[in-house]
Amino acid sequence: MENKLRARIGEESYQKLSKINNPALFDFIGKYIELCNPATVFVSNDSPEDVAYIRETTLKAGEEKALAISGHTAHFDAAGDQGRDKEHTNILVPKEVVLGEAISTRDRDHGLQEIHEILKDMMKGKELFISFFCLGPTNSEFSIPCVQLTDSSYVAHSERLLYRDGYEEFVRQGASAHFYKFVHSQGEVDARKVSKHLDKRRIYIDLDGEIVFSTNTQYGGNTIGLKKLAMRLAINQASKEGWLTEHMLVMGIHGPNRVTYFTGAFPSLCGKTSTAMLDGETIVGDDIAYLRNKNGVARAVNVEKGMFGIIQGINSKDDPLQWKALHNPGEIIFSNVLITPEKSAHWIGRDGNLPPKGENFSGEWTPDKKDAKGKAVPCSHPNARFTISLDLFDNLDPALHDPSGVEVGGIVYGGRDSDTCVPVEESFDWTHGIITKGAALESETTAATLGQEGVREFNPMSNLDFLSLPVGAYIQKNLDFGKGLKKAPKIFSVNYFLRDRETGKFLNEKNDKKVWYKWMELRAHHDVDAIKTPTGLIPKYEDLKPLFKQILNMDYTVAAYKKQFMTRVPENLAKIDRIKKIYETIVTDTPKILLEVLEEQRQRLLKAKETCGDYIDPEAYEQN
Ligand code: OXD
Ligand code: MN
Repeated sequence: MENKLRARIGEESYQKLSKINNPALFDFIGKYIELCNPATVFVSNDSPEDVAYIRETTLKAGEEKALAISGHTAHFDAAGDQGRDKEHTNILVPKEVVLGEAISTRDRDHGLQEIHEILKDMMKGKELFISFFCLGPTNSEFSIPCVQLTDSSYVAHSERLLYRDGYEEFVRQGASAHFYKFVHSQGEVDARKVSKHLDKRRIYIDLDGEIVFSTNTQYGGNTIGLKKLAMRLAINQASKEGWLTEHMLVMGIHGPNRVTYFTGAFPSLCGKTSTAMLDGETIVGDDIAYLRNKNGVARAVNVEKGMFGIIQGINSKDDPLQWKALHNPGEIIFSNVLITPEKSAHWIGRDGNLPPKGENFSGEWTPDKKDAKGKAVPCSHPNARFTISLDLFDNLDPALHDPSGVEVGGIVYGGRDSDTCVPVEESFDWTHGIITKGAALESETTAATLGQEGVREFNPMSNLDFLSLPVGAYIQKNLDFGKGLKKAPKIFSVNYFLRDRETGKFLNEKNDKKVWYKWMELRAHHDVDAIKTPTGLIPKYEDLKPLFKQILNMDYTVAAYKKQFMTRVPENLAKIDRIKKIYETIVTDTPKILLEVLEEQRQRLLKAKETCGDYIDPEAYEQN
């Protein structure tokens, strides 16, 4: 096997591989080289020359185009390949395993057979890139080494910006390494270098083999193995080992002479990155966190070291940190933005005038361009992205690479909810928080996934798309995690999308969230009181008013407070009905406690309604 591999990949690449003493790795690489049949193989050992080779190849191969600012490049995905393909992303499970209706699965034998047929000779005439990475900080209890095989230099390049180097981790761990494996092929590409056969787009996650396959797609959410694909493997592993893999940001909130770390779960395109990038605070991560119980304390790491961020709406006023990094020299891949004639990137919601022409995901573009259905083609795709290493940001938290992670002081859940939840609220305790804030999370769909936007969907912990165990079992794991802690972090909900009942206008400005996080930080240390409502603990007006003044220089009015923090009883009751129905029908392994806690909340709401009516002013609770 080894000699065959040596002949196949060439001496230089073989020398790099041979420093790793891991027969399982050799078997895996040998098998997929044989099957995919690339013309050449490039193994990266993370050296500056290897990293530069991949970067240069993206330009030569036409997968990326150089922009005017040094280090900036742009990449396009095919029309129809600009979001996560939920329909063709399946967990492969043996016949006897049932994950439930909410999780998209496929029979393992059939899935493996199909994907191996698709992969056969798929890299013929192409170069295969083999790279090593580490999920989580290296040399840590959190580390998971990974190997990625891909014929896309764009995917290899993106991962280089997003993940920590892993070659040395493989060398260090040798035969004992427990590692994840990824095989990706973009398949045949057209003249614009985008995947041609989207009908054969498949993303299959083999939990037993700890391999993820991805074919005929380029969009990062479908191809960057270490992102949402590895997440399914890690959720499965974590559930067996008693830790958590969550769709969460990690950030330091700077309180009075202290920093308190928060994690926060939000569905895609619901403000997770803009929260992690709040001006005045520090970022550890914006997307995926591992949480472990270390001596009774919840500690979290960012699985990544970069950001695959949504660019729509980023402007100099609301997002000064991103704005600065996106306009400075440094390695950034823009995807599905508009390339202007001056070779700069433009996107929906950016400052400045709309350029008169350029190139975007639809080809040559002018502002009057219409699609086949007569709909205006926007300058950039709503899910256009930028890929960047976090060290290009001024607000990077020094704990990013700490092998023991950060202590979690608070956990936040938030969705796109126009009519039910107040802007910020603390749960009564861990169980109440996991159930009513996490497990009951609903959100309106966005452009981050293919399909209709704006439909209210159930999304427990914002993690439904990535679950690889039954929903009820996953919720139970979350409940258990808190029980094992000496001091469980407080759990909060936020809602950035609440609208006025009469006018339909948003009740909050984009930056109001700065205040909510400062308030939560104070609550984490019991520095301010709160008002008890049927759904949780809300801020007092007199605590928010000075925070609005200090942080945003705004005069926060009683009228605004009352509108934002009013309990909407009918909407809350309707939400409980919807959620209960899901946990009684679609989810079949619901923990008993979940329905009990929802019922208690329903009773509290009904009782409050008797005395205070349908729409309850926060003052009513203070008087009681
Ligand atoms: C992401 C997503 O890209 O969740 O982070 O879609
Ligand atoms: Mn995400």
